[in-house]
Amino acid sequence: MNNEQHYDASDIQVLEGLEAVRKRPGMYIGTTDVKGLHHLVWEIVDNAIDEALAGYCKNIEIIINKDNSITVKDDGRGIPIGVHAKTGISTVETVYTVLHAGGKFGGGGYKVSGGLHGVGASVVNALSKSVVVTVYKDGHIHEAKFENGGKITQHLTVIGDCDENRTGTTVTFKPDPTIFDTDVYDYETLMIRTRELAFLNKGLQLTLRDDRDNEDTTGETFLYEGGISEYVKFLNKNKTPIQEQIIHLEGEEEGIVFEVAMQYNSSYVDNIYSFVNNINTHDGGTHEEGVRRALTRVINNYARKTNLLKEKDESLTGEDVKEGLTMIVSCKHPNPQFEGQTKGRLGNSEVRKLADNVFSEGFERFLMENPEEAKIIVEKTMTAARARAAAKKARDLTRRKTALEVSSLPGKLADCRSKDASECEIFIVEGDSAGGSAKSGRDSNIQAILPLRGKILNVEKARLDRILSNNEIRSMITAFGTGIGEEFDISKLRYHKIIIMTDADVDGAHIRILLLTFFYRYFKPLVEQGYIYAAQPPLYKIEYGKFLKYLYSDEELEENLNQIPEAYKNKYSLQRYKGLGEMDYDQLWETTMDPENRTLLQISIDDAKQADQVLSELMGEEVEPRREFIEKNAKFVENLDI
Ligand code: 0RA
Repeated sequence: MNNEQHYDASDIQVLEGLEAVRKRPGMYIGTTDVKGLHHLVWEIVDNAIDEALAGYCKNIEIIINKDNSITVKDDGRGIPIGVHAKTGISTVETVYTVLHAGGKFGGGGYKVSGGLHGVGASVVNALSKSVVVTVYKDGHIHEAKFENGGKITQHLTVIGDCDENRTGTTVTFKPDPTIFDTDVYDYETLMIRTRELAFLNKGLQLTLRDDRDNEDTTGETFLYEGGISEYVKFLNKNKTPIQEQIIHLEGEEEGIVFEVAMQYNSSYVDNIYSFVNNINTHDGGTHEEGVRRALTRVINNYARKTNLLKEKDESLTGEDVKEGLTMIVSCKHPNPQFEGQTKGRLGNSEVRKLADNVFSEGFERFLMENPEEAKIIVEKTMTAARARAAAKKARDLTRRKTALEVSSLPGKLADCRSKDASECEIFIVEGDSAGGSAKSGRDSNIQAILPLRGKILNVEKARLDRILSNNEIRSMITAFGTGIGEEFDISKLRYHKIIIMTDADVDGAHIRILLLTFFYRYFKPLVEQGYIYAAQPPLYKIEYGKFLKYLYSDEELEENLNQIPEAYKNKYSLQRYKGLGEMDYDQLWETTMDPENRTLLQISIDDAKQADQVLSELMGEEVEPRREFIEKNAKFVENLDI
């Protein structure tokens, strides 16, 4: 094979394409923060998953290497090594250098993974310092290499022999540090998604291994023969299921595969997650609508027919039938249409009918064949209906109060003077002493302070009526101004930045998780539209001579300790802040609240969802593992807004 470098017209076009990706990476992978960094992994893994969905790949291994490069190995057929008809270069090189070539090169078997960005391997190459692709095929090991944003340094070459039966593709890439804000991969983030992919693709084995600290580990392996049923079982692990079985239904029509698994538990919250081509559709869409519609209809019909629901009784609503429901909806579609602002909604109308048919037929049969479980389910939904009526009463009561008393804002709220919500901020502060500092330090024109005193209720453990009787939660609701539940009205929001300000310790992280879960469950639009933030108080203050600096991470601390001039070694002061309360009001202002200086973390819906899942995983755990888990999962670090 020719290993020489010579460029022709098509090479130049290719480089221009990759250059465009480097100029505007956001257009291709969303962001260049830690999220974008992780996105690269999924682009490569998606290709391997496609090969698995085509029926040729059983194992995928993801390795975080010592230098924070990533290796993805699969045992599929191997990327074709022949010359590509359109480009005249090898298919391997085509896939890695031509934008959007990914989906077209194969022929046969549709590509179902990817989607939201689904931009392909060439984008990863464009944003990498180096990429090595190895293909095992026909008894040979073929290799191609790229550097500095996709420039070929070694054309596809046979570098050795392998067992004739061995096939597969191995890709190692190192993200370009000049493009990304950070080059450090987070194991937990990769693990959660790897596990999710294993649940969503039954029978496919995924392994994740971290070689950074220790190269001798075998990693974690995820393989679920039961697929989404096992996902439901996992989500209900720390809950009390009220039915023995997990209902798993599946159907296919014209290449569209639809699948749903569900089980009720005794809690008051629902965990309904839907996916299209392995991508979480946050805002639902036709697949979810079809199931929800069918669920409500089938339960009502069954309850009437069996006389559990009497003639005089009102019908059960969609809200009632989802209480305590854990459900995974997964659709594999050759041509999905994603809609909405964040493209988190499936739009294909034909899926609604397929979902409705598959679910109603299967679920109806289940209820008929399992009358005991059916009765338990119907009774649970009827209790939910009664609680809903009680909650409405409680809500009416708070509403009347607001209408009557003009100054019904909570007493402990130190409000801001401005009435222009777009410039107003509210800090939700942990504890009275920090609340005091925050009140003294703030810009009272645009910054309001709401100190939280008592415990924040775990909203997973209570229905809306009880939640509304919690003082801390009531204060927040009235301060926000939007109302809650059916009467939620985002146009009444009084602050366009809701900022959680908690201590940088485990208790602070716990409170943050509780708050995020509350927002995720009851103020989802506030999260989705980017109104929720977390403040970033400093962890340390270092001082010597005229030098003074606040430090926000342990990495920053290490860096700054290394930079202390000889003359000051021994003679510097280092203060560690355990809580916000340890800071003077002017320090708090300067480091954490001043819009000119501070760093805020904007909370994404994924962060909130993760908080919710963490909390639910922790239910029923002992205190010590709970603390550890919270500590590990406390960093919901997202888009930086400085
Ligand atoms: C198209 C056709 C063939 C294999 C693949 C794509 C393929 C692509 C990737 C990307 C990562 N891993 C992959 N594994 C397979 C079949 C080629 C043949 O039969 O010769």
